[in-house]
Formats: sequence, C-alpha cells, structure tokens
Amino acid sequence: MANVTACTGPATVLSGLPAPVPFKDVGGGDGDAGQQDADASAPEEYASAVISDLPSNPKLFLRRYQGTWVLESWVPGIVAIQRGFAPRGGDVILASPPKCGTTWLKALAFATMARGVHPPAGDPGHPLLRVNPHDCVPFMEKLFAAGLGSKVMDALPSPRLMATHMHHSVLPASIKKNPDCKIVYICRDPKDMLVSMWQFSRRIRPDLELSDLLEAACDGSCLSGPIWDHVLGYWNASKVSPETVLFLRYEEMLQDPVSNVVKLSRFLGRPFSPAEEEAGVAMDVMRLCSFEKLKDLEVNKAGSGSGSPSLRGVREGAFVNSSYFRRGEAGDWANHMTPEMARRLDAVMEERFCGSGFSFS
Ligand code: PAP
Repeated sequence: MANVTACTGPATVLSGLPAPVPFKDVGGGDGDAGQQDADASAPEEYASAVISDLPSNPKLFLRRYQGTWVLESWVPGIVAIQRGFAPRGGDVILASPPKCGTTWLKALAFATMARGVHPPAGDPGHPLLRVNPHDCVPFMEKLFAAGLGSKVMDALPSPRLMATHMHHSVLPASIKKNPDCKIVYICRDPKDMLVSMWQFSRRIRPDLELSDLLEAACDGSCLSGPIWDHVLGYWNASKVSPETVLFLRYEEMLQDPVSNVVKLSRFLGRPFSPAEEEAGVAMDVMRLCSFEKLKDLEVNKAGSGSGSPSLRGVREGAFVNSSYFRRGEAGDWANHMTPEMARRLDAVMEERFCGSGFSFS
C-alpha cells in the first residue's frame, strides 16, 4: 500500500479553503497501484472492429473520430469517456490542443487549487517540486483507454482536476451541460504549436518533417485537428457560458502570468483573499509554475513516466519529463518555418476564423 503523504501537508493561513485537490503522493514505492485491475468497462472491444473503419492518417498514427483527428490509441478512451464518465460537482477540466501550454496550465491550476494544503512558497514538500505536472493532473483519454478511467477518477477526492485534448464537440453532455463542471481552455499560435509538436514528435519519429505537420494542419488532419474547430468549439462555449468555460491564450499568459493566475483563481471559485493578495500568493503560484523553475527541477530534468502511483503505467512511455520543457516562449516558429510556410498557415487560419470573432493575429 503506497503511503498517502501530501494530503496531510502543512495547513496554511493563506487560504481558508478545505484541502482542495488532495494529492496522493508516492510513498513506500511498493508500487501496488501499478498493478491496478482494469475497469470492467475497459473499452478494448472497440480497438479493432470500430477503429479500423475510421478514416486514418497513417503517417501521424491518427484516426478521424466524430470529425476530429486523434491518436488511434486514444479512440477507445474517448469512447469510454463519452459512454461512462460520471462528472462530479466541482470537477475542473483543463482542455487544450496538444503543445499549447497544457503542462503549464496543469501546474497553475493544481498550485492554485491545492494552495490550502500546499502553499506555493515555502513548502519543500510541494508535489510540483517532486513530480511532473502531468502526474498531478490525469490525462483523461489515456487513462480511459487503459481501462483505468473510472477506477482512478473515482478514487480522486473532490474537487477533481483532469485534462483532455478532446474537441468541445466530442465532450460528453454530462460535462458540457453540467453547470457544476468548469472547463479551462488554453490555445496557442498554431505556428508555435506545430513547431513544438514537431520537436516533441521527433524524439520518437526522427524522420518526421515539419512540412508533414504543416500539410496536415492546413487540411485539418493534424493531431487534434481541425485546429480551427478545436479553438472555436471552446471559444464559442466561453462566450455562451463564461461562468463555466474560461478561454486562455498561451501568449497572453506569458505576457502577464500573474493577472492570469488571479483570473484563473476567480474562475475556479477560489479567489485570492485580501491576506493572500497582501502576501503575494498569486506571484508565488506564478513563480512555482514558471518555465525556468519547473524545467530546472531534478524530476523534470531526469525523471520519466509517472511518479504518481494512481497513474503508474498510464504515463510511462517514450517521453521523458524534460521533453515537456523546451523553449517555453512565443515566436520560436520563426527559427524553424520559412516565411512562406508561416504565411500559408496564417492564411488558412485567418480564413477559417473569419467572422467568428476569434483571431490569432
Ligand atoms: P502536451 O500537449 O504534450 O502536454 P504542452 O505542455 O501543451 O504539451 O506544450 C508544451 C509546450 O509548453 C512546450 O513549448 P515549446 O516546445 O514551444 O517550448 C513547453 O516548453 C511549454 N511549457 C511547458 N511548461 C511551461 C511553463 N511552465 N511555462 C511556459 N511554457 C511551458
């Protein structure tokens, strides 16, 4: 039995909130959670029969599911989420296309919600100092694809934090129509998103060309594509229901991270108290989750896989923790794309967003 340590972390006077997002940490390391049984509802039956009928982009290992391009290995997870995910009041879903700031948003939301038990400054045992943000906030598609969705999610105390790359259109109504579930969305200039995706993918696909991703992005068939549909789904939802969908942009977060932490805390129903404002707690959250801070932590320099027993076996794979921290800036696309490539992608996006009220430029 792994020890649960972090839930009993030091109480703080900074927030009177009752222990938000208690965190089950690695304890004795006996790894019992690694051998969890899969859910009875493990969606393996979809794996071959249904998936093989879906349109594919074999070069990128993608399938087109309900109009959205997703990794083939995620499809059973998405189906299981749509069929069986039972949200609880207070659930917070962090949504994003890949490589748009998910790791950062996970860290910020976790640090903000957990600050009652884990002060963002002066707590040497803070989970974010010891495990990668992806091990603090589970990724739904992969968890459910592994048949562990209900088991792991049910075991999490409320309020739960979870993440997805699913399009808004694909989310189950039980989330979308639930006034007690909140969604925080983050997107990013598609040029930087593609460069980030390319650099990340090349770790296991050295043959992959940036032009391959560009082609796919322009015709809508890149991972989580069509990008415009992904963004507009959440953009429109945030306009219709700003109290349940918060729309963030990576570039704006870089420009003014503290204001965005404050915005996030308010949206999550956990605004900083006057005493916290006085003590600069939003700044502490921002510092703890900054690119420089997280990138330089031992766990993110040398670690890999899942440091959380409840997620063990789900996040282990080809990508070491350091692969989630590359440049952490806006505009790196200019170092990798030709002006022509950039113009083409910009033009496609401009055309697709025309009249929507949203624009990346
Ligand atoms: P994921 O979809 O695999 O989870 P995600 O975290 O969304 O990846 O995106 C990774 C990008 O966020 C990387 O961008 P880059 O390749 O252009 O550098 C990564 O560096 C950046 N990133 C990770 N953590 C932070 C952070 N704390 N602050 C700012 N950017 C960050």
